[in-house]
Amino acid sequence: MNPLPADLREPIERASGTLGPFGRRVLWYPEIGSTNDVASTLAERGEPEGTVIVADAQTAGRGRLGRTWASPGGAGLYLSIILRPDPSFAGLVTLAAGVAVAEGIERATGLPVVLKWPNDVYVEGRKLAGILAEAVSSFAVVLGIGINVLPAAYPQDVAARATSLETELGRAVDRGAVLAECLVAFALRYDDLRSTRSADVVRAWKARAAATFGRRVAWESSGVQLEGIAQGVDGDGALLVQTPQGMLRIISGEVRWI
Ligand code: BT5
Repeated sequence: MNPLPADLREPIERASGTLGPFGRRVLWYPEIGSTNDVASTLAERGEPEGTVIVADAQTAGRGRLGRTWASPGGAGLYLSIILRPDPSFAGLVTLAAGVAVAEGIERATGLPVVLKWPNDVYVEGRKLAGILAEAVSSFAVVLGIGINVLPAAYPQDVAARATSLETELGRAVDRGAVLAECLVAFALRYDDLRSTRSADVVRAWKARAAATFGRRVAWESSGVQLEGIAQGVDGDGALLVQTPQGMLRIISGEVRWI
């Protein structure tokens, strides 16, 4: 097994009292296809909730719907967390992770960030981080998180829309502190979900996504193009969109913010 580099190990060790199950086993890969794939395989083999897989580089980092996540070596945090959520709150894991990533980034660096349904972390119109929750089976969810830390040579289409912590802050950022604070924040938010405080998570998510409400979104449903104005999210994390046909709930899938 590869030892965790000191800049990640030390902040995680310091935070261990507040990490719940999430700092017990942290597996490190200098380079891997996708941390979500490693986590899925481990989850299928019975790995307990809380194990975290972190990579320095991914050669096949994934976004949603077959998209790629650019994961150049040493430029970002690429991690996956194995969860075994109760079905009653599994659908809120992505929102809880968004809140936690925003809180962790702010605590570690002071940079304010904005959330955009369902899984994006933005700073002034540029994407800083993304979240990919994948159900492995009825008993496990793999929560993938990618956070850009350093400016990197991203592919052209990504470069035009992406940003990094160091780009925004104009100074060096301690990636270990960001990782540890995000895990601490996630431990608290996941505990909210487990302890029937989902409403707190949704409220925190809405406060951070307020800038995106009132904006126009478009999506496709059964081959038909629909459009409306995003109004907020409901208690299950579904996006509420005002359309000429009335208020619609979007549970998953792709919306385009226009
Ligand atoms: C996401 O997908 O935003 C989810 C990203 C999750 C990445 C993590 S890294 C650890 C774990 N292991 C994995 O394999 N994945 C997870 P989506 O909403 O589909 O956004 C993908 C889109 O974001 C791409 O089509 C690009 O336009 C853009 N993109 C790709 N790489 C980016 C980057 N590094 N920074 C900002 N935008 C990026």
